[in-house]
Amino acid sequence: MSAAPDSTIPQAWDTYSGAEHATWDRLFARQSALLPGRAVPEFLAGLEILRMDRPGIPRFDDLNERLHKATGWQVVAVPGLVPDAEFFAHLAQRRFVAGRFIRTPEQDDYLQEPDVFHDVFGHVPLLANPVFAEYMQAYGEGGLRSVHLGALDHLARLYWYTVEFGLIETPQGLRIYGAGIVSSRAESLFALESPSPNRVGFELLRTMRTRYRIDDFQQTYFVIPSFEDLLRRTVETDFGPLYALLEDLPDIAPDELLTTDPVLSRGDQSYAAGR
Ligand code: HBI
Ligand code: FE
Repeated sequence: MSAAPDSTIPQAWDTYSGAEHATWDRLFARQSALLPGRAVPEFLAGLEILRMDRPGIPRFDDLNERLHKATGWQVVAVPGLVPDAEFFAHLAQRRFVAGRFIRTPEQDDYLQEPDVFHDVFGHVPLLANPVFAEYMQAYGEGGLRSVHLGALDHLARLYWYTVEFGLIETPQGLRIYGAGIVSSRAESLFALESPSPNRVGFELLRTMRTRYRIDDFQQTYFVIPSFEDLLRRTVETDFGPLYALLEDLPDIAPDELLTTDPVLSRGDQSYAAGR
């Protein structure tokens, strides 16, 4: 199937097989049993607002009716990873690009390319939240600027440590909100309960200095106090001077702690991570 100039393709929902729908249903049942008390309430509310508990891979058209009413966001299908500038341009216009394919049963817990379960179950529920919706749009706008400033690698870390692997402090305790966590059974448990990783209060510059691993659980998670706080810090910051500063600051390794870090829990690396 050939893609449009903006890389989007039709979802072609009618062409999913029974086995593919069954894979969605199995992953959905597993995560929705696990996430109450672990995922941030806004994520669980998003599942309800979007009625994602219906059986089968969601039809993007149905999802979009509800999502658009909530925050003006839309989900569009893509064949796989799209170029950075295109990805950001979509976000800046409140379009979230989602893989249309679904993982095979052998890939149940983790794969590196985003499939429809990661993208739609993991990312889309929070797009129904007005504050998070605003953060994602602002990220897209900032991403477009970062491409021109040659600062994409630093900004990508912000996405990684918030949108993909973020933790949040709530009155009920620590919760997960990152899409890479909520869409993975093993990392949902690891991120909250394992003594192995560091958990550190979120700070914009610190996060953008930290390298990340794409092939294992995270060794450091950054904890935000609220989505409002995350949005405020991001939109009130002029990233230009920050990027200039970052050029002169050394990167921080994924497992490294600084003496200045607001540490919530120090990782005990004697507990193996291991996927
Ligand atoms: N493409 N389909 C897709 N999904 C992504 O999450 C994605 C992408 N292209 C680029 C990209 N992400 C990165 O720029 C961000 O992770 C920062
Ligand atoms: Fe993702």
